[in-house]
Amino acid sequence: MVLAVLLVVLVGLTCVSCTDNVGNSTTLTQDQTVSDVQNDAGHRGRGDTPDIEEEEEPEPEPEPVPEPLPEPEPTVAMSDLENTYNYVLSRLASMDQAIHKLNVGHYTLDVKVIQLLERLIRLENKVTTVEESIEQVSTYCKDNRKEIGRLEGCVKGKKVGNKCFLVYRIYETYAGASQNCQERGGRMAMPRDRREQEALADYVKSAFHPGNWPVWLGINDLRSEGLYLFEDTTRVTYFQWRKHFLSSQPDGGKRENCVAMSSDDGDWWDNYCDRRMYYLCEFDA
Ligand SMILES: [Ca+2]
Repeated sequence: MVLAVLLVVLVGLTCVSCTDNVGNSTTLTQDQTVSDVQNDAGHRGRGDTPDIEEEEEPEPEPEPVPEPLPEPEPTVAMSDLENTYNYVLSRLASMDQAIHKLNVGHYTLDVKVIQLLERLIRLENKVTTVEESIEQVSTYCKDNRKEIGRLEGCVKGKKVGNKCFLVYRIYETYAGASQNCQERGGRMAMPRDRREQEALADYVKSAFHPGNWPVWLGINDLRSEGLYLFEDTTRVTYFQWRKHFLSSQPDGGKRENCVAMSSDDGDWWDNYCDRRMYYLCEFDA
């Protein structure tokens, strides 16, 4: 026991000595450093550059170049872009609606056009039916008019044999008179022999007495000068030309190619065909 106490005491003393040595050593080292610096400064003159350049400094590593941060877009530009985008969207939406309306309108128009075409087809059919009816009525009217003309000719006119003559107090050219006689169901008067000529002359004379009027007969030499034909193109075989020492007929040559009868004596005269005068029609009795 005593021995152990002694050992502990020895160790503690030893440790205290060590600590003192260490502190002395540290102090000495510090003192030496200061002394060295002072000595070194004593060797160098005032103002001498410290011999720092002689020490090789490590080359500085190149600092990494920081990547440039993206510059933030101006807030105002972003707002304008967004407004433009929204405006374009709204315009596209409006255009889409307009196109939809146009499609609807186009479809409605197509339907109406189809309905209109159907109505037009029905109307055309009705018009065709009406036209056919009108044509039938017109045919009936013509037939009736011819029948009325025939009856009128025989009632109001002069019956000679199997035909009736009727004078019309309407001024017409030769062609106009021929057309009117046909529309009335007859033809221009064609006295084919002496009997018909004398009967017709008496009738015309009585119709215009006491006046003297020329009236168209259905005789002309339009096809060939001097070749007188009736309206039905048959040749005239009996003539009643006026024969007088002052004026013998026919005397018009190629200028006067249509024949008229004088109401006072029944003689024939050639005349200009476009001259307007009264005319005679004949009908079947
Ligand atoms: Ca003639």
